[in-house]
Amino acid sequence: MPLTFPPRFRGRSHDPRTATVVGRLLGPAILVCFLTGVFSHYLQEPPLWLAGHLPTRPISGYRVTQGLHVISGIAAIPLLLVKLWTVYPRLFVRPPIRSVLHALERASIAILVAATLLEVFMGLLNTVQWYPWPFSFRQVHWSLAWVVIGSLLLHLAVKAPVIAAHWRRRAAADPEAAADPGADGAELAVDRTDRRSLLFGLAASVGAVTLVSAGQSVTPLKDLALLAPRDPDTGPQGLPVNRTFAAAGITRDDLRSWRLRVDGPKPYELTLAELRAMRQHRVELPIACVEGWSKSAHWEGVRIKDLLARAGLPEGAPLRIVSLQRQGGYGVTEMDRAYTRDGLTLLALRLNGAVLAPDHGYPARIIAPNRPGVLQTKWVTRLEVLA
Ligand SMILES: Nc1nc2c(c(=O)[nH]1)N[C@H]1C(S)=C(S)[C@@H](COP(=O)(O)O)O[C@H]1N2
Ligand SMILES: [Mo]
Repeated sequence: MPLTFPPRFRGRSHDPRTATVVGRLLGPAILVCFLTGVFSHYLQEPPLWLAGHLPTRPISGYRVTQGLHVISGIAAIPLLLVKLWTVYPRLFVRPPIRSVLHALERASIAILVAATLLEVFMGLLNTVQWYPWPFSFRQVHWSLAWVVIGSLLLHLAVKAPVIAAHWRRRAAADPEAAADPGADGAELAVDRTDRRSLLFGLAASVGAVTLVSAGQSVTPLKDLALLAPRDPDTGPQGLPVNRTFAAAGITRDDLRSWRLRVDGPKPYELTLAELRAMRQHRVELPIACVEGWSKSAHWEGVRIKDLLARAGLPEGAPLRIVSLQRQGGYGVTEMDRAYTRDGLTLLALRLNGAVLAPDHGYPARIIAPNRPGVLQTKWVTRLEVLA
């Protein structure tokens, strides 16, 4: 093809039908990613109307939703790139702007594309714990999600007629062929192949990226998880570690002089030996990291509700959990009353049959059902009641 400007595109991989076919895969991926992301955000930062009502069942709910969040987000990347490939000739339409409405439509698409690209790549970098930006990942990821969903809905509304025309696999009389000047039979056959190979390549790459990353949360696939940043089996006591005690700025002296302090009408302090002398409970609960890896484990320790009762607190008091950590985020977290009154929520002292390793939060850490990994606070030293 001779080089012309603006370029001319005749392949069917650039036609509205292809864009629709790719879009109806990309749309659900974005929707799943969005809904699971909203769930994750609300578990981490409950709005007032949810206080006291955060779901603690199913115990592995967050493992599933956050696994889906990362899987759908990763699958969206090849879908998005192919979608952009199918529609990029639209960049060269002449005249570039036909009316105010047309200008607004194009602006909304520019926002949709920019926000979605930024959103999925930010998410991808987060799964490998790389934060090459000065702002809060979660705030920006959360705000951008609404920009993506808002501009996507607008885009779907604007494109509704095109989507409707191309939704069914076989339109009775292929309207695009009729509308395509100069499309003779032979060219059509060639063009059909180019769309087919595009979609085949797309399916293969979505399948491949999903297979090699899903294993970090879907245990039966773990041997395939070549691209997953975490191997759920690697780490002390068979569990990965995100922040080590050294990275949290904790010293051996801190651990040696450790006490647990619980505030309340009858505040008290306990040594590790005293804590071990209290009634111990065993639970099997996963650590489900926001970055997508998850792993179930056996935990043993004292129920949070027992610790609160001993301080004269009513069942289900919301807590601030303070750790020994000196640097970095998540040294102090909050716990909704739905978790503090739950019999499965422990201040764990043991993991998989042994005393907690220092990197897993020795001497004591939080483990609670259906709770994001970031909030399963390690090296806990103090429980304070929230006003
Ligand atoms: N004090 C403290 N607790 C913490 C963290 C932290 O940085 N500081 N990281 C959290 C995160 S992000 C996860 S996924 C889990 C991981 O627990 P593990 O290292 O025992 O597997 O611990 C959580 N507890
Ligand atoms: Mo995490």
